[in-house]
Amino acid sequence: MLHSKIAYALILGLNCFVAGSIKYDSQGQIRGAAPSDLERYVPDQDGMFSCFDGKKKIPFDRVNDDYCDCEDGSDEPGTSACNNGRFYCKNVGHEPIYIDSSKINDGICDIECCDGSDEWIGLVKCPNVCAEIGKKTRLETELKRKTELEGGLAKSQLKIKAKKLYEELKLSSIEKSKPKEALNKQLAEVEKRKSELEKSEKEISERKNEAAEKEKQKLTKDNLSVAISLRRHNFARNKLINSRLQTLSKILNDLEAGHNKEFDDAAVTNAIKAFNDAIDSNFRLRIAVENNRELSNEDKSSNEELEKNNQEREEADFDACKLSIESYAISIKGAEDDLSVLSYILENLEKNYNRNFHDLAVKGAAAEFVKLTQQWNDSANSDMEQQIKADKWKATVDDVAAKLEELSKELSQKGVTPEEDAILKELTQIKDKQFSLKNEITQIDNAINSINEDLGMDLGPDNIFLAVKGNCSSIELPEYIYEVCILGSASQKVIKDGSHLNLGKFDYFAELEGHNGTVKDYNKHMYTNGAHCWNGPNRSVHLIIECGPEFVLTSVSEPEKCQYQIIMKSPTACPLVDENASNELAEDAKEPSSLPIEADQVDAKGTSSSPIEADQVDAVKDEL
Ligand code: MAN
Repeated sequence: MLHSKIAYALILGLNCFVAGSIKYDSQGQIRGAAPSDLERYVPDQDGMFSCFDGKKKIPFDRVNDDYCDCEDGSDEPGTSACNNGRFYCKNVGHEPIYIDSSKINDGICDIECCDGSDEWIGLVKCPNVCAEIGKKTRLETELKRKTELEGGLAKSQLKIKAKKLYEELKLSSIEKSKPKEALNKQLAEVEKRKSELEKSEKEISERKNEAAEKEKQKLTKDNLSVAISLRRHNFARNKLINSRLQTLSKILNDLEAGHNKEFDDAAVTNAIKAFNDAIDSNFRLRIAVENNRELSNEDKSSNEELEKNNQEREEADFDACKLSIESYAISIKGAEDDLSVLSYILENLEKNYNRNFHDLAVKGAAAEFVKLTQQWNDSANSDMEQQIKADKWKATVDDVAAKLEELSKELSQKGVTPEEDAILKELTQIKDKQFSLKNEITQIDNAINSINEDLGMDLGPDNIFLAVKGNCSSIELPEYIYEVCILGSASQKVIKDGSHLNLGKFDYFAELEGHNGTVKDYNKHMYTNGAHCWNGPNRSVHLIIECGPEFVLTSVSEPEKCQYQIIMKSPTACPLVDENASNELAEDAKEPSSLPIEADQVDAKGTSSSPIEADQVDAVKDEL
């Protein structure tokens, strides 16, 4: 400031009232005054200057004398004397601008004052860069104008498309629901018929069951007594054979424990070995041997109780009785086989044991066996008679069982009359019909619901987003490929392994800043609830949409971990244009543009097809 005061003093002293002085600029105009104000910087007939606020008149020579006289600072447009003064930079070749008078001669080249006229005292040499800046600015303005024009036109098309789609959707929702009435009516009829048929089906099945039941009851009733006799026979026979088996195994057990090993009688050793081998290879025999122990009275009575219950249950029903007959028959067969094995062992022993050894255990065993064999032979005749009876009973029981089976087969196959068969077939068809009608109705409902969902959601001004809903754009960066679908979902593809990460689904439009949450910002789409980020939140995207003639993603950043900001150029963010816009564009196309390169020559990645001018355009695009 001291320097500038000295410099002012010098200029005042040497060049007062001369062009290029403090008062006047090099063109002889009042320094720092706007052209529109120049007429006010002329002395009146009394040689006075009127402050712009009209509050004061001062001698004209006090204009730009580096002393502030007017309250509004209007007497010092070219100096920094007034703290509220403004200096007018002409900026020829660019846009004129007022700067704060404090910036005059402050030794700094202010870029706003691109002609350098504010530094008129010469403390610094400020080159006039207005031509260059002006050109760049015009380029920017022109590019912006063209972008907005093209984008605006594209937006108009989208607006028309959205309107058409919206109407089509509304219509299609109505159209789609039209057949529903008829279908529902049809369904009601089908369901009515179905319930009638189901009633008939129930009657048929009851009749069938009744017939079958009657036949079955008759057969089983008439033959239950035979089955019971056979069951009792088998029960008794099983008990008998098992008790014989137990007796023989006890003899052999006692022999093993009681014989005199010193004698080393081969017949005895063989018998014991054969007995043990038989036990080892025959589980049932082992059980029979283990059961040799004397049962307590308590055990006996509980066994009896069990048998009584089984008998009662099994003898009440032909089928149960038959099952029991068969299971006893299996048990008898097994026990008889085992009995003949033990009999054979004892028979050999009895024949071959060395009678000179006088081993009481051996002798006892042989004698006991002989005695038992005798007893069993004695009862063989009556056993045989019983067996003949049992065989007859068995033939009857088998015959009845076969008849019952035949009967149920017959009933299930051809137990229905042709009329009944027709009813059952119709019922099958009607069930199919009901299924397909319900299916058809559900499909219509789903389609209508999805249309209504679209129609019901906020689709932006003029429902513009309906025209682009589901449109997807992607951008490839060194590590990832990002894809965003309008009102859909966003994803991140990891290039090195091809895996995909869900970055979220469209959730809502952000609020327009400064409106207390009352206005939506349709150029800020929020995608939320993407894949969870390790040690962080679920991934989410702020999609910022800027005006552009086409849908392209231009940049992606991750300002916070797993929270992405994606910039998209899209016509939806452009201002709407009027009908003259297309003429304007057509004119632009005719006249060689002042632009060195057309905006649409710049592709999505920001590279240009014209290498010469690319830098220039890139620089402009960067700033836009
Ligand atoms: C992945 C990507 C990145 C993210 C990390 C966080 O590598 O989704 O964008 O920053 O996970 O762990």
